[in-house]
Amino acid sequence: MSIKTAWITGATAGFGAATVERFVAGGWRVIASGRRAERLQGLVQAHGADKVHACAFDIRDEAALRAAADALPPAFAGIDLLVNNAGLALGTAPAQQADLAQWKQMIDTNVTALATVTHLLLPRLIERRGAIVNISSISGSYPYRGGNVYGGTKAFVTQFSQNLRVDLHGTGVRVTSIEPGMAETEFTLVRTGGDRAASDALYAGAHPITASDIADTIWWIANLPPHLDITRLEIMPVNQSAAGLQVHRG
Ligand code: NDP
Ligand code: 8X3
Repeated sequence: MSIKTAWITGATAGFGAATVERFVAGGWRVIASGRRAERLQGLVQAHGADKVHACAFDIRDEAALRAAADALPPAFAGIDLLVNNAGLALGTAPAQQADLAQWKQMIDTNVTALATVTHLLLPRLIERRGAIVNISSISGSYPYRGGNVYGGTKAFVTQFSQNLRVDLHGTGVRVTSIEPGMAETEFTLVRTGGDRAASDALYAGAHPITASDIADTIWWIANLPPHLDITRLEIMPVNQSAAGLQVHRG
């Protein structure tokens, strides 16, 4: 059986880093992308350049993305799986107090860059009858205070995934939207601008999802028989559930 190749965006931390480990352990080649070059180089050193190809660039930089795709070594140039994982939330303020620059960074990363990577790699994925796993979020389905643009970007990811499936009908390409709830990664450190105490407090006692839980889930999806497509998958910790609806009287 020929060795398969996955491109995993956001491979320097959290879900992406754990997914690199899972797929390399499973015998795949991995293209690992993210901004922090030293972490990517660490993956290459740990696993070897025949297993991991590092691409350090900002995913919002379309020219850098195209250059990285054009420069893939031949063994990595055919792509069987795209894991659109790179993304972030910035801020928890209500919309009326939010920072517009943070909103734009989330849209540029979670929406525009994800769509651009997908558009660029679709021909290769179709050629291989490959798969796309998009990392959405429960925030795309359930509103919460301060979720504003972040949740909006993830609603895009979920619906884009479903629309991609329709357009790819008959190509054999599988598309999945994974929608995790609370997971302990660097996510909250990034969201709070590096507030370790806030991050620790959020996860304390919650038994959140781990990065390797999501990596195992992506591995399971990618290795299902080719006639099956997990279209949407919502995952929460047992200790998290949705309760909403509020009434203001005044
Ligand atoms: P982490 O902060 O641990 O990892 C985020 C990854 O995204 C990093 O590798 C980071 O790499 C990369 N990234 C962010 N911005 C850019 C950029 N401009 N260019 C390239 N890479 C970028 O968070 P998670 O692992 O938790 O997040 C992964 C995905 O999962 C995100 O899309 C997030 O929205 C989603 N998610 C997270 C949940 C959670 O509770 N943790 C729940 C549901 C969904 P670098 O900084 O090196 O560029
Ligand atoms: C991350 C999960 O609930 O913090 O997407 O938005 S949540």
